[in-house]
Order: sequence, then structure tokens, then C-alpha cells
Amino acid sequence: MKRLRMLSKIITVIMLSLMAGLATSADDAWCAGKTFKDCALCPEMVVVPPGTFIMGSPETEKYREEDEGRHEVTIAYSFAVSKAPITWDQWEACARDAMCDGQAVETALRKENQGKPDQEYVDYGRGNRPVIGISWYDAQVFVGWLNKKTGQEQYRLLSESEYEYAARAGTTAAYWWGEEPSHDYANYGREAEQELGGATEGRDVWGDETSPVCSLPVNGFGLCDMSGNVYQWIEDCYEADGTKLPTDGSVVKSGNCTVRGFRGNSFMSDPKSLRSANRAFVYSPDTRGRSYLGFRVAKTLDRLRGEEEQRK
Ligand SMILES: [Ca+2]
Ligand SMILES: [Ca+2]
Repeated sequence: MKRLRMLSKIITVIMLSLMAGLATSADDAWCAGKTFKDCALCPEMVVVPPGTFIMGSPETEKYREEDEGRHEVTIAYSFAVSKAPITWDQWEACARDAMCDGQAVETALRKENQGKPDQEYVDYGRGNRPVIGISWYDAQVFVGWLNKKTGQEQYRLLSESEYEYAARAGTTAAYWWGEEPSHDYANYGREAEQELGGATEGRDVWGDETSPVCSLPVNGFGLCDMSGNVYQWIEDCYEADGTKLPTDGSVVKSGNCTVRGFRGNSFMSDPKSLRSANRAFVYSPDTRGRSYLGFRVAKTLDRLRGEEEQRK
């Protein structure tokens, strides 16, 4: 009986992910996979379809950790996710408009975590590489810049469950490309646990550095760098027990709000942290200067406008 129920659940998930790939349900008129940009230097956004998925990892998954408790999540709405992490070009546009504090981030990047000047500071390059060193508050200022530009309050960070949903893109394996880590799909680091450091292999030619965004293949939703390259801040207050995360894609507002988490793994982290279910650690939201930590944005989509688009 238990087996049957599990099997029917699995079939439902497969059906839903297939449907998600095909597009829209009656109350969701946004075309999944459609991309748009709200201004020249605004991030390219990709429409992600509604769907149901199992968040967390099965007990059989290699590298599984205790905080990845499984539960079903239904995201009943379309939303847009930036195709890639926010780049230096986009961040600098916000700084030029005197909203983002470009100078403070530059200063923080050139210091060690204890505040001393970092003698070994290396600039990985700017332009199309992901912005790094920004705090959760900085990410919120950038979101505010986008909202000011568009005159709407629809840009925001992703919730933790939205992040995992978008990273999995309908897949249930440990990684969106399969059960084994692969440098052909992500810029990440060494195999060795507890030892940070870059590694190169296959298509991943970046050692101790970020890669220009979208250098590696997009996942099933058309998103780049959801796994690897840089860790990315999420909106939620911290809930340590994965099974207690919201089942509707919403943001945790009741956990520990003095810290914020991030997802996605970085160029210097191991394959364990690269898994779709992995929950990274948490930092105080004012933490700046981490060379492996950036962010991406989401946009809440207006249902009425979606219906209009559909009629065109
Ligand atoms: Ca690498
Ligand atoms: Ca973890």
C-alpha cells in the first residue's frame, strides 16, 4: 500500500514536471520559458511555470545532510527568475544611479574577514561575471533599484523553496543533470570535503575564480548557474528544519531573522554542496566581502498581464 502511494506520488510529480515544461494551466497564462528585460541594464528574466515538487533529498542520496528533510511543495503561480546571477555590469548600473553602494563593496572585497587588508586579493574580473562581496542588504537595495526603474514592487529575492524548485527544474536526481557531480554542467571546486578550493575539468575551465554567467549549460527551465559559480542569497529568515519550510513556495518569516541563507554552491565548494537539495550555511545580512557570494532576483508576475499576453 505504502509502495503504491509512493508510486502514484512519483507519477504525479513526473506528470506535473512534464506539464510544467509544456506551459500553462487555466489560471496561469504566462508562457513558461518566455524571457524579458525591463530595461537595457536590467537582468534578463525567465518565466518559470507553476508546479509541484519534492523538496529535500531522499535518505539514499549520497552526501545527504540532516537539514534536507523531504516534503511536497506546490508553487501554484508563475514567477520570473533572472536567467543568471546578477552581474557586475548590472550592479555597477545601480551604483552609478547612487542607489547601490559600490564603494563599500569594493572596500569589503579587499579586506579579510577579520577586517585586515587582504594581501592576496584577486579580482576575478567584472562585466559579465557575477557580482560578489555584496551583503543581503545590498541585494535588497538592488531589488529596490529595479522596482524604482519599473515603478512596481514586483522584484524580490527568491524564497528558499522557489530556489530549489527552479534549480531542480522538474528533476528529482541529486543534480539537475543526473546523480553524479559533473564539471561539464557547473563551475565548482574540489572533491575533498571540508577543504575549499577551485578545480577545473571538462567544460569547467575556471579554477579559483567565478566564471562569466551562463558559461555552462542552462537547466530545464532555461536558467544558468543555479548550481555552482557563486552562492546566492535567498529571502527567507532561517528555519533549520527542512521539513518545516513552507509548502506553497512562500518565504519563511517566522524563523531566525537575524541571519539569512543562500543557495547554489560556488566555484570553491565541493560536490556535496552542489546538490539541488543542499542548504548552505547562514550569515548575518550585513555580511559583505565574501568572494563566493552573490545573488539573483525573482519577479512576481501579474496574472492579468499574463492573460493579456496570452491573447496576443
Ligand atoms: Ca571550477
Ligand atoms: Ca548543507
